[in-house]
Amino acid sequence: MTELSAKGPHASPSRREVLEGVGATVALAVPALVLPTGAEAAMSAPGETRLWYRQPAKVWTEALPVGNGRLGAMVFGGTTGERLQLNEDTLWSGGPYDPVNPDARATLPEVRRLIDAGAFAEAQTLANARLMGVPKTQMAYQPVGDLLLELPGAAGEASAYTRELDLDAAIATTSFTLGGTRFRREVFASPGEQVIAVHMVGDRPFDLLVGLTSPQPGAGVIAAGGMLTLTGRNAARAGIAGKLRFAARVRIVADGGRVAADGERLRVTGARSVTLLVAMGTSYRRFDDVGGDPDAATLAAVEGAVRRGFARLRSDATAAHRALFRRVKLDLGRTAIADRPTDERVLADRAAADPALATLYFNYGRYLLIASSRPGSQPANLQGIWNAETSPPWESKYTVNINTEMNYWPAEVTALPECVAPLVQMVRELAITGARTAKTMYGARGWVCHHNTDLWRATAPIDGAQWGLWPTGGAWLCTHLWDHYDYSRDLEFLRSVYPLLHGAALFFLDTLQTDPKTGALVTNPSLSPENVHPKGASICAGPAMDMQILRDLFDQTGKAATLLGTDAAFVAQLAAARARLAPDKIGRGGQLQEWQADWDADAPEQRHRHVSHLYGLFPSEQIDLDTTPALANAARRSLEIRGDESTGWATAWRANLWARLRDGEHAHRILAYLLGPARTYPNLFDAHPPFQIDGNFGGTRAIAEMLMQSRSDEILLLPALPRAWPSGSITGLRARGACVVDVRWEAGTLAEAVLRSTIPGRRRIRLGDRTVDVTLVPGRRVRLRGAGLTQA
Ligand code: FUC
Repeated sequence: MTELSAKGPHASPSRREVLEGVGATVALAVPALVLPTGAEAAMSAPGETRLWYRQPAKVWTEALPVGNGRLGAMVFGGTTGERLQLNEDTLWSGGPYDPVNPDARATLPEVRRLIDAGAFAEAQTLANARLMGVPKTQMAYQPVGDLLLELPGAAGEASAYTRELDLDAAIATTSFTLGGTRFRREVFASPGEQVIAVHMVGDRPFDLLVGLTSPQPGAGVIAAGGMLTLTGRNAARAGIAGKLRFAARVRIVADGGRVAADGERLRVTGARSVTLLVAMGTSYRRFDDVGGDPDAATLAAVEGAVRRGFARLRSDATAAHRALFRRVKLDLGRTAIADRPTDERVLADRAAADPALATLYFNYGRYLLIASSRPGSQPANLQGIWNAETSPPWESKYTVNINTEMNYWPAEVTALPECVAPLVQMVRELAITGARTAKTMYGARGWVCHHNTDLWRATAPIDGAQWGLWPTGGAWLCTHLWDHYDYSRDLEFLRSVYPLLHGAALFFLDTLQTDPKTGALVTNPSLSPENVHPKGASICAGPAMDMQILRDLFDQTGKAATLLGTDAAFVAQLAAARARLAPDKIGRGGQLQEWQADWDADAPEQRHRHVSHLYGLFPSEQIDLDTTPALANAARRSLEIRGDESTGWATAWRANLWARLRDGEHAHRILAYLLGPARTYPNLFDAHPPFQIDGNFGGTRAIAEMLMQSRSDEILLLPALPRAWPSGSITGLRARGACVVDVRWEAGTLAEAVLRSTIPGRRRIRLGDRTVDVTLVPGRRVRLRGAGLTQA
């Protein structure tokens, strides 16, 4: 900063210096002419790493998200007025609660008997009356409120307007000219100092009114001492009292102006630039502890941020983001349309002619995961971390019968394993609350989580039996623990999560039932999420998905125990139970059966969004073109019947499944639909509809899955490359076994692949029908060239 000032106000600093210069917390003489015009701003990052627009956001799904895992803001990019919609990831309704129905355990045998007798509708009615959680619904993720900025006295139309989100710098920028003054406003989330930072600079002194509002009950704002302080309580929901206190603070640092209270707002007069530091917090400490002090925590955060200074906050935040974001670089080629504003590219609905839109979507998915899930934060919920509504769709919580898992599908393979930490922590907590549910509801050891959970780690079945009576959510989450190990092969991590795997498996050893017709072991009661079978109910015994998830859970738990040299007798029990699980079956239509009986063709919703029974093909590796070709073909038949176009996440799942079937054209066709206006909002958020972030993450994984897949120690290069991406490259993808994979292709075939690993080992590399075995040695690269996979 001093360097820039030393050059004097008339020097012509580089663009980089200007960006850093505007961040100084001392008064700076920034020459008017060097502030970028709209057109120049539009050149700041290419169409693959930048969302940009020619007009402010009118609605929430046009606003741009920033986040540091815990704090989030949606930036509208207004001119005379600006809105930042604010979130903090522990502000939810309610307080600690245990929803297990006291009648459940006594009712369970009768529900099981009715299912075995084929009286599914009666079983479901009884389950609804006496098995389901109390209350029937879980708690909801909440908005903190809005930061509102106003340029008093500014009138007329803004000109030379642009707003953008630079995915590489993790900064949202709005630039415009209003009343003869050129303004530039930057917003980002600091992971280090735990604030949202807003910096506004004008090329002439300006006034600014700053307000803070909240829809939460009893929220009040005080404006004093250069700071706005908002405090309040969270709301009750479904009879569960609100037990959280929360606070938000906005600290103002004005360069060359005055700051004074103006009612509930702060008025800045005659400033050259204004920095706003926004801290938010609640009294949440853990699912069973609400004794935190948000007043002290938010005060410490804004003061820490002031001490750090805007320029350092900004460069720290970008550096912390880049340390993760820059690990992977994708190039799918570009066409002229990539220079158009982002909303126009989505509306054009021409993903096939805009390969760079898939690159942007992929980069955005990685950006969103970094912004919504970092060590110490809550896991990314249905909306990541961004939610403006007090009654959001599906409570904006954790739906673990697909959506939460999908959020983490890109994490390992696109080199963001740190972002999985909050999910691992959530599983640690579910193992505590879920042990209570296992015991009181089922009389079982271990732990269980049904189809949803929330901030309070509720694990009982909820909503209605037709959706909620599904005991396999915790088991599915456990596969993410195994994957986190398998991508890194870090035995210490495995040791730390082994008790969770053990407890999840133990629950099923205690609760699996013998199917009277076949003698196989099955879950009962359960359902195939959330599909109704032709016997007038969802609930049933042993849906295919459960059997597949349990094969993975038992295998992974057994492998973990063996690797850790522990629990030999338990491993034997798991192997014996696994051998008795009902197998996958192929039905009369050639499809993979969703249920134990061949009901698929008669099910009322042939194109149901969930494709639960295809879990075995993706994300699992149980069903595979090479090792189980008959089941893989049956899975393909099921996919054809289900159709390509569905809700956002369900569309993304289908793209991954077709990539696993190595059909690049089909996967790309589905991806094109996902990236079009039916399933993507102007801000590139996924549309279920409404907004749900899982589709972003599922789509990101699908793109990776088309370019590289790995299973055990085998790596498939370009397994589903579509014609729309004839030449391109990706660097930094991760394969199982701590292997980093770079791939470059030309004219639809491999040009070169480079592999490296931090652990030694043999890997089988596959390109089409060709395979070669290579030996990886830490510190050495293995290069494979051309369609022949020639080792260089
Ligand atoms: C599951 C899905 C819905 C929705 C909800 C959040 O219930 O079946 O489509 O995504 O989760």
